Amino acid sequence: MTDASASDGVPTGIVGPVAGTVVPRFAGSSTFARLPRVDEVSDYAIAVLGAPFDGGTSFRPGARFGPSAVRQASRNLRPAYHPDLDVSPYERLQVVDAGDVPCNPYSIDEALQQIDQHASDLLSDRHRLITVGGDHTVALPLLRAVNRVHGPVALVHFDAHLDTWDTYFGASNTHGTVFRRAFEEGLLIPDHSIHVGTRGPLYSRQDLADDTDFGFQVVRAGDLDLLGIDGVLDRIRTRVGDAPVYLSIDIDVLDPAFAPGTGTPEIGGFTSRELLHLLRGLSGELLVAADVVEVSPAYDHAEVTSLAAATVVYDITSLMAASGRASVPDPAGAPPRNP
Ligand SMILES: [Mn+2]
Repeated sequence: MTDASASDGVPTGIVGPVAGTVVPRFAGSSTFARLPRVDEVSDYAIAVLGAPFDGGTSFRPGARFGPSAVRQASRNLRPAYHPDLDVSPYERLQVVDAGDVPCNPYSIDEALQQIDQHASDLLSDRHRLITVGGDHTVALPLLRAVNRVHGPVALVHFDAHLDTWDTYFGASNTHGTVFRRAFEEGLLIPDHSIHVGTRGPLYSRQDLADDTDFGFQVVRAGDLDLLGIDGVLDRIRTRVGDAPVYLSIDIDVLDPAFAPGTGTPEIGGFTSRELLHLLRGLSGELLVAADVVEVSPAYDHAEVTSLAAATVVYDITSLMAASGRASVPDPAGAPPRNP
């Protein structure tokens, strides 16, 4: 389906999800939210990309099946209108599904290069990217690609874990070490990044000291009970300031009751409602790219985890579309395709 026409590279007609009157949403196109594929439109503002790589996991594997499970669960969405953000994201911005990165499952280094290259091909100062993992290792090449366009960014990181450890069994690129590597490579603006939702025991007290030395602030999961949603959002906004934001969401930030299908579950996490409240409170931040990672469908039940991840991806596209600080062209005058 190709009906977007181009003028100077700017879309004049936005192609939305395949209309439900043609095929019911449990069937038909298997793209995210049944959006057009990247090759079916002349230009786009946001690309949803799959990174089916789980060679960096330290406990349960299986996140390589995350992108396909999240796309399948996204059929359940009614994406036309987001009442909480008062936006019709797929009418306001051209959003596409860019397929999956062909990741080498036998080489972490090659897979990271492939993700970096693929993300670089899709990203620019007016093309944003939301990547569905895959394990959290994929965030490192994504941050490298984002840096080439935007320079260092503020990281807003929702996760049960810090992911700032050094090595596992001698491996420096794993799903638990990505943000130490990002700090070492200068990919983050000093003292503007924050972990939200961490919990559970650590290897050592030193883990927290190292994390602080790397310039991160921490809002632990239990802090939500003391600070409330608004208090946590104040912490995040104060930390980020006016910086461009890379949003990284490990689905294990949710309690295993809400996200059992993940690689390293920890009890005492957020409810899915709390996560959605926190995300929607980021409206107005300049989100230049995002990832949603660590959905491992083999450990899921009744698509609970993949539906949570699909909804989070939808909410991120809605945040980007609703933001008054968009750095991409705003074709708001384009006629709605699926009213
Ligand atoms: Mn993680």
